[in-house]
Parts: sequence; structure tokens; C-alpha cells
Amino acid sequence: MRNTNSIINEKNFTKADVVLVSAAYEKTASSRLGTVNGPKAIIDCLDKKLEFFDRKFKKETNSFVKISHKNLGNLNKLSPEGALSKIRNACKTLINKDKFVFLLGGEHAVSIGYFQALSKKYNSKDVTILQIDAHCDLRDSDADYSDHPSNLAHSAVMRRASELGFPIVQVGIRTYSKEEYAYFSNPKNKVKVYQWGHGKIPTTEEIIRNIKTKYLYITIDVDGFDSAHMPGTGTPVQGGLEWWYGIDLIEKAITKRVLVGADIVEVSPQRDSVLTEYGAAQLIYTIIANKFI
Ligand SMILES: [Mn+2]
Repeated sequence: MRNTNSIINEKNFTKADVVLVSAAYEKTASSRLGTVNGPKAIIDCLDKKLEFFDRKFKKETNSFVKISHKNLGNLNKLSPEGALSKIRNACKTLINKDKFVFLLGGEHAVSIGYFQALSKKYNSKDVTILQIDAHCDLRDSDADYSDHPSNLAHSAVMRRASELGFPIVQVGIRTYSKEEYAYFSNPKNKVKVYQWGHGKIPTTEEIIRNIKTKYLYITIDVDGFDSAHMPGTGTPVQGGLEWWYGIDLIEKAITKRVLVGADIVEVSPQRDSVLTEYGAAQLIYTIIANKFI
């Protein structure tokens, strides 16, 4: 049934163009908690609070894209392996039906499940992951700071992606460990890092030129953006992407490459500010508009 009063306008997944998959999962977060509440806060904003009209395309995106929502429930009750297998299976089923899956976290670890599903449908070497993030997330595990080390930790998510064979382009990076530095400095690993606060900020065109594949996946850790825009997140770092720079980068990337999947993670709703969930919802709606226009 269509509901034109909401951006989430299609109840039936099988009829949808886009399926938003909520993955409320937070097991390995390293400082402030709360990302388990991210998906619901984002969905609430998408449901009733955003303007439908896209001022770039002069159209209401929800009048020509069918958008559905699948909630995987509270994944914190499961083991990390169990939670990731649930995410992987949900993504796999939907992408095999040619649905565009937009995964909502949760901590960044949720993306591993999606990457695993994606690597079964595409040759990973043909899909560049464009990562907006303050952190590289290239650790082999979180053993250097956790009492319960895991190689499925949020700080290891891009290392797992790299091992699956995906080329990676990281944007907004402003902190990393010695181990991560060694990993991305090795050209064999195919990780291109654009740092903020360390030399000149690149043009968006330069970043797009370094996406060498036809296919593109976008993973947005909201802490990649400046904390003025995205204050509600688990591991904030000052001085991130300016809002319109981020939008320009995303829009250009989708125009020049074929977007096959996306996720947005690490939204940790704050008591006194709804800025982060509004921003995340707007990014999702903008990505869908640019993909389906
Ligand atoms: Mn991060």
C-alpha cells in the first residue's frame, strides 16, 4: 500500500525500489554509547519531518521512488557473529531481488554484514567504497584498547572490507593508529586516504578521480562531518567535512559512478539536539534522489 504522506511510502518490500534496513546494534563502541537508538531516530525524521521537495531536481522524490523499511530488531541480544549474519542475510535477500539497500546503524560494525553480502553479488575489485569518516577503521582488531578484543569491532570494519577485496577511498580522516598508518601507506592494500587538518583539503573532483571503478558504495560514519553538523555520535573528532562539501562530493560521486549500496552509521541521538538524526535522514533522502532521478 502506498502512503504519500511519508518518505517511507511503501509497506511491501517486494514492490519497493529502496529498502531502508534498520540495524540497531552496538557491541564494540569505544566511548559514548547510544548508537543502538540511531536507526529509530533517523526513521522518525524520514517518516514525518523532512521536506519532500528536492530543490535541485524540483521534484518530490517520494512521488517517483518507492521506499520501504525493514527493521531487524534489537541486534544487541545476539552475538557479534549472530548480528552480522542477520544483517548479511537480510542484505543478500534484498540485493538479489535488485532492491537498493540503505543500511542504518548502529555502530560501524554493521557495515561488515552488508560488505559480505555485496561481495557475493559483485566482484569486490569493481566496487569502490567511498568512506566519509573521522577514523580509518583499519585496525585488525580492537585489542589495543578493548578488554574483549574482536576483529568484528567498529574500528576494524574497513580492514575487513579491504580483506574482502574492495578498493577504499577515505575522506575526512583526522586520527589513526600506527598500525592503521602502516596499512594505508602500503599501496598494495588499495586504500586512498584524504586527511582533514593535514595539508590542503582536496577538491571533490580530485576525490572522484580516485574512484577508479564503475561501481560505488558509500559508507557514511556521521563523525566524518564536522561536529557542528553531526554532534550526536560515539567518537567525535573536531574539524570534519563542511556540510555542503559533503553533499557536493556525494552528488558528484553518484552522477559519475553507479551507486550499488549505502549505509549511514554511528548516529547516537542526543537529549538536547536532534541535529544528527535530521542530518542523517537528509543525507539518505538526498542520496536516494540523486540515485533514482
Ligand atoms: Mn568514525
